[in-house]
Amino acid sequence: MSAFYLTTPIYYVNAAPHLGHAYTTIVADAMARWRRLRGDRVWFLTGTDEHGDKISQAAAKAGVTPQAFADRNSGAFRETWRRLGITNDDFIRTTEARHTAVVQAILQRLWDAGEIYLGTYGGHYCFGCERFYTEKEIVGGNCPDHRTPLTWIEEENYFFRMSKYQGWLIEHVERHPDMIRPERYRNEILGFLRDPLQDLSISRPRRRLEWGIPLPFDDHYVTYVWFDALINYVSALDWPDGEKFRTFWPVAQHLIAKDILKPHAIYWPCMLKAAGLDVYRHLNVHGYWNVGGGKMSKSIGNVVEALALADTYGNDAFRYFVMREMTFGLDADFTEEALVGRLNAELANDLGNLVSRATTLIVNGGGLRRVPAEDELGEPERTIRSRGTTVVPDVDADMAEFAFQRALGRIWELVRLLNGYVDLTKPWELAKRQDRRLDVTLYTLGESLRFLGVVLAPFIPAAAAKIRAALGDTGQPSLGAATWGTLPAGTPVQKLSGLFPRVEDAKTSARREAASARRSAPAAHPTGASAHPTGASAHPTGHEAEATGRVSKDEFARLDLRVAEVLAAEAVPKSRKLLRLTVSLGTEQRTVVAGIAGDYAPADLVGKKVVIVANLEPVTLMGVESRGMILVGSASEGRLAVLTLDRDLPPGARVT
Ligand code: ME8
Repeated sequence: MSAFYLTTPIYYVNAAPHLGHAYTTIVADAMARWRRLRGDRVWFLTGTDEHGDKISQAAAKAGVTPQAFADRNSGAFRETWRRLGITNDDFIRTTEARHTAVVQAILQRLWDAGEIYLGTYGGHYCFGCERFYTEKEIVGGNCPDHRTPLTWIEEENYFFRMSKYQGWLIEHVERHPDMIRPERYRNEILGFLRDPLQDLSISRPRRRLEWGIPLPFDDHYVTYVWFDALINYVSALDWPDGEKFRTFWPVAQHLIAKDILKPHAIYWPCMLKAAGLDVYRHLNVHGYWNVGGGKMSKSIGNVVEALALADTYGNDAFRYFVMREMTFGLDADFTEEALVGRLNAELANDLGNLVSRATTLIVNGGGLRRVPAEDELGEPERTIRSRGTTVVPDVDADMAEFAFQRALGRIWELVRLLNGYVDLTKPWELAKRQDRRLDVTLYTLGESLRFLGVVLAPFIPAAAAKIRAALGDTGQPSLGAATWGTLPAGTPVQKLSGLFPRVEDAKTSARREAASARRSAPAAHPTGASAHPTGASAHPTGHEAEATGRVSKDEFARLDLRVAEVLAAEAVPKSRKLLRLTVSLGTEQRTVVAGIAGDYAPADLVGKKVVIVANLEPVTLMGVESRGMILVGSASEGRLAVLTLDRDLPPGARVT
């Protein structure tokens, strides 16, 4: 069992948790879950950074003590992570005694070793960043980050002899090509190290700042917040003699965004070296989320509140989107439209459709009756088996590089392959012909779902658990279970539809609401095999329906209305309106064409019980013969709504 230690930055408590914090914490969580799935011993740390000017100023503004302010906002981070389902093993706060004791012990050690001296420093200081800037870094007299004027400050302070580690650090980075990754950030640091490294001011006079950890060797000063904060990564492991420190520090990996590259890639390794600790293994650096094409920042007012989005779209969909959309290491743009687009196309359509089709087919086809013999497997089954088997090591390799987007892309190739397999093998037809190949197909689908329920667990944990539960597995997922062909025959399977309901995009729904407000009450009427096979309008308007006049009870009784279960659905090629549905009436299966593609994706329908007119003359629409039509409600210009049952009835049940 190998050990795995992963940290996020400890976030400043002067701002509420937002999309950027959520991204880092979510990818760390997915990584921790992946490692647990492999059977590794995992320690996943996050926390809050609570000292320094920034917090002290924000607390003063809020009219509370820094401690009360930190308590409240640190709680907001913890609560956010709880609601997002984050599985951190520890949460460290820099105001905790376990942390301050370690910071002071390390400072004392460095002081005793002559690594720290008292000196005078004058420099351009940014209160926002809490650091001095060199002439080279200043942009037009302003802070390169905040774009606000810098203040010239001259004062006596304690300095850490960082400059003396420059040669050592360059050599260390060069000798460990994967220490800082992706490579662009390694190159950035090596570029920076071409200029002489300055010593680091590690104290702040107490007359200017009270809110910090006092220097153990001079009570007139508190510790510079970055020197304090970085030490959280070892104080949380009970340095120097904790068991956790011995187990996890040798395999430490940090995860940050590019904004805090320098403290992590330069100050921290030098601090570790000077204090006699090993350097961490990897610094994994991701890019920045931009919103509306610009930098996301509180002052610009475009901070996206993480929880609100996860609440709206669900934790799994939110996690999936951020991991799939951002190429780790590069910047990405966040838009709600892109989130909804991926949710509808990749989660509802690709994955939701597959799960609902496969579980419905398995249940209706008599379950997983037997494990197919090797010689029964055809080319498609072999392809699926080989992709299913290689997906685990491939995703593992992607995850080792923090390439979340690649890992998900790979899993989705398998999902699409499986949807194609259902289209190709048409299990509902095999069932109709009582073809022995049905068992092979259903087993292949069941086994594939089981694999997906495991490999998806780190990324979309709730949906993956539902997939596993549909196959009777409610235990902890494990990669050990991902051995192809070990799903026992007779495993109970339950239908699972609506795993990810489609979301309408906000603009469309606003338009629809406006349209429906202009109209009268909707009228239910049959559609599909309509008089408008070109797809111009597949259903009469409410006005036309009214004009059809009265029918007698006998006339109505001539209609044979039945409950039908949708087994499969697909678009009719070249038609914008028509969907071809394969439905079960219990004793028989039929093809029904319905003009509802404008309002329903095929995935939305599979597994649904609908009502059809079963005794209608067959008609051919766009080359597909339709035997029946499904009942749909609509208003004159609004959305169509397929009639479903409010209590379960078997397919074929009469509707009167
Ligand atoms: O820097 N895109 O805390 P912080 C992506 N306390 N990630 C983002 C982001 C964005 N637009 N904005 C923030 C600090 N982040 C220090 C860290 S560690 C010893 C001390 C994420 O609250 C990203 O992980 O400003 C970034 O590195 C971190 O939040 C900065 O959080």
